[in-house]
Amino acid sequence: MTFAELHRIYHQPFFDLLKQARAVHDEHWTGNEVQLCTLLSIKTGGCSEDCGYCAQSARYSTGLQKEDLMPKEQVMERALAARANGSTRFCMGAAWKGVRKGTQKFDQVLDIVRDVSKLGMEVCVTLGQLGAEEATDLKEAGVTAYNHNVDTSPEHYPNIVTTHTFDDRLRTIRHAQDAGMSVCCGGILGLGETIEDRLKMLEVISNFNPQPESIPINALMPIKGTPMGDNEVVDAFAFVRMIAVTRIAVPKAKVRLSAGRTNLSREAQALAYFAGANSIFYGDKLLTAANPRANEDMKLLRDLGLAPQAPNPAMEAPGTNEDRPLMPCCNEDHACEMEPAQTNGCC
Ligand code: SAM
Ligand code: DTB
Ligand code: SF4
Repeated sequence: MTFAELHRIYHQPFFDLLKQARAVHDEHWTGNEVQLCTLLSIKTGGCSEDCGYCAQSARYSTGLQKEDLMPKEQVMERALAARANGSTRFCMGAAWKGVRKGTQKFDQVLDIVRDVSKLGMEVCVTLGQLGAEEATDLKEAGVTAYNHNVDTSPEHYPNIVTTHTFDDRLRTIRHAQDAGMSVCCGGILGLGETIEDRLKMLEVISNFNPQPESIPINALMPIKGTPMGDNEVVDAFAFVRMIAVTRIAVPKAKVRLSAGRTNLSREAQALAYFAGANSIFYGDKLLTAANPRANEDMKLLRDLGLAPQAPNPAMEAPGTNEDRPLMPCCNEDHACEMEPAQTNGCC
């Protein structure tokens, strides 16, 4: 879509925009389903890059404890727990500028991916910059989607990051696509950008070929010690408008409510679901920052009549045939409205 089209769509009266987004959503998605994704930071902090919003940059004193690459056994424990809780996607993030073939750390990541990919969930990684060879290796190891956000408009990007460029981000995305991985690409609202910057970002993303498989929309979680630590929290209506325009611009992508949901009311999240959001990061922690509690998310989905996306058995890698719950446990002490067969037996 062009910037002019996005601009016209965005600036409609709020309810007209929501109606249009809902119509697009209903045309492309059935089942009132929301995908649950679990995030895990497999290498935390100490990053060489200077992204002005990030708790993990070594340039800022954010109080974050740096951690080495997590051993595979620990990652597997977390991946199994994620699957048992109903996640159909497991996303592993590393605070690196990028990865290079032939290094020990990259070999270790490939080894982790090979095992996680046997669990029947979508496997997403976000490791920073990739070349063509690294992308091919990740695809062969079993990665289904590579997350690499453009984060903001090309014009605003240099105000946020100086250690790599917007074009560097696009090159990595191209490599991931050429290797046959799906691309998960979105951005952050609240970096001091204008509405026009947000729409220019979406113009870039919606013109990817192929379009991204999923689009995470993050609202800045201001981190003390970073240059953006005192930024204002994003306005809920502006957030929902952005979800709606994203749904309209990329109808087939999963639109993922990502960082910043702890600052959004239940009602604002409900509007975001109505506007076309159909995926969330699920679990009490994002990479380093807080996320709504799992039982609160489950309650909200239930209150809205939404269901967690059922695991897709076709995703099962050959040879694995383990029983797993169809639906997550709601972890709540109450009369559950789910059918027993839809839970893992907790209710
Ligand atoms: N190092 C990799 C990279 O830069 O692509 C992967 C990790 S990075 C933490 C992944 C994404 O998380 C960023 O592109 C950004 O969109 C989001 N993010 C990071 N810190 C955030 C914050 N404080 N608030 C909201 N979103 C944030
Ligand atoms: C994305 O767009 N958001 C996720 C995921 N991709 C890797 C990360 C959010 C990070 C929020 C800040 C933190 O936890 O440090
Ligand atoms: Fe490093 Fe990614 Fe954080 Fe930038 S966003 S500082 S590249 S971990």
